[in-house]
Amino acid sequence: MSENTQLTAPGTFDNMFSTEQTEELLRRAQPFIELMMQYECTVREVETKLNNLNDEFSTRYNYNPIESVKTRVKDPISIIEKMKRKNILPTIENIEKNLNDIAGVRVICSFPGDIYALADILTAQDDITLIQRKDYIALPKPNGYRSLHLIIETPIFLSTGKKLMRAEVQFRTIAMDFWASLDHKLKYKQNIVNPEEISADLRKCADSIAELDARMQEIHNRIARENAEQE
Ligand code: 0O2
Repeated sequence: MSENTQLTAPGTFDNMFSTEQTEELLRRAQPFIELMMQYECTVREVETKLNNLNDEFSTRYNYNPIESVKTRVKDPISIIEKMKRKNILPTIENIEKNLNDIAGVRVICSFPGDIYALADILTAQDDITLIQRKDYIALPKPNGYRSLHLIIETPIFLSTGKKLMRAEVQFRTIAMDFWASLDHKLKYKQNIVNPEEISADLRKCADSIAELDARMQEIHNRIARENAEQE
């Protein structure tokens, strides 16, 4: 690091904390660091399961139901903020018990039908327990948000043994994801001149997207039927 980019003057950190204080800080942070590592393992496990299914579909049916899989582990600040909102002390035990979405997996599918088929196949795996299912496609949120949310429990294997971990898996089509990205961006925009008008516009876009998804599904089904008849 060059002198210009160094955040603190040389030696400042050493002056701020004694070796004992630094060791104490790291000792206290260690359980949280380990928990975050376990959530990283969890998203990798679930991502692998989904990629395996996509590979199988590709080989067996020459068809990929998954466009992409995105994963993230909730960052520490968002975890603390969510615990604060829920009015719960952010201890390791409380975080594990009360937050189901620290490990997050988003599955972007081509068609709405793929969402339900994949969700059923995934939750039928014998090392997955379905904890909660929220179908915001059948029953969209008032703002127009659509996605299928599953909270699942699945094991990770550590040197100390098996540990059951929770993860949130969100299934959406490409079009639903496009809508949710814009909606998410607007949530963090300050000083919007006419928020009601924008919300109403977004609501209309959500309905157009649902109609488009249904038409694309119908075309896809027609092509599949014609292919099956020709075989
Ligand atoms: P991030 O950064 O995406 O993780 P709970 O988690 O159960 O306490 P809630 O609201 O009941 O809270 O959960 P729900 O409804 O299952 O939604 C949680 C996640 O879904 C959100 O996570 C978003 O990712 C997504 N989501 C839900 N509603 C909307 C919406 O209206 N617009 C968009 N763009 N996304 C939505 P986080 O933690 O809010 O954010």
